[in-house]
Amino acid sequence: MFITLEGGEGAGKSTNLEFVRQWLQRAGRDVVVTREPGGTELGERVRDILLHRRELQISAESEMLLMFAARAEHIARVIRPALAAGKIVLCDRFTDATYAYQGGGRWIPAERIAEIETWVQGDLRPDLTLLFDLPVEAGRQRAGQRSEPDRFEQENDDFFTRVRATYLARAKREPGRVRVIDAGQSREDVGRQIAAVLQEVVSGRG
Ligand code: Z5A
Repeated sequence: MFITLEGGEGAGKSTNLEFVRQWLQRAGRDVVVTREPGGTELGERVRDILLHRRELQISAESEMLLMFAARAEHIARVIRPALAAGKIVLCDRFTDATYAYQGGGRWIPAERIAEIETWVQGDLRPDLTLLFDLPVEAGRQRAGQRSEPDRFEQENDDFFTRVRATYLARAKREPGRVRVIDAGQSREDVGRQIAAVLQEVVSGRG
């Protein structure tokens, strides 16, 4: 199974990644935890460029293509081999983030993203996506407790409002795959929501 975690900034993906990993391991599953952009040496270097090299000018198109370049490597070296070995791949962000950030946020047409998605991924799509949903303001407050903002965190609220709307639209179109978690609840309640989805989807598959 291929499981991804998505959401706007500060929504709690990193916090809950560990919860999901532990839940799956307790259920006896072999889990590979990874992230995007990243997951390979090339991917981590691309991540550094995209998130931290604020002195570089990067167009929306270049940003999207770099995301997919990192993804191609990640799929070939990490994701497909792990899935082929019968492991569960748990990935912090994947292509839904490209639709949300480069599509919704930076206005790249979804059809263009879909063309490259098909080229790079073939038929690989997540089996389950946990979408951590939180109002933009609340996410900013949570994320704001951290140090220096990265290239994305510098964007304004309109950008993040479009990102959130794109994620929610994708969840509406694919309700079986994309499960919305109300990330505004307490950590315990968020954990309960996640456990209920995992119980249904993962245990349901045997
Ligand atoms: N990106 C892209 O544009 N296109 C793509 O295709 C891909 C990615 C794959 C990667 O950043 C950036 O790349 C991302 C999109 C872009 N940019 N943004 N923004 P990332 O995913 O590594 O980092 P992030 O999105 O900035 O994640 P984050 O801000 O670290 O958020 P998070 O992981 O969802 O949140 P957290 O760190 O778990 O929690 C934030 C704080 O809230 C923390 O202090 C927690 O202790 C606290 N927290 C968590 N849950 C709760 C609850 N329930 N109550 C109260 N407080 C809580």
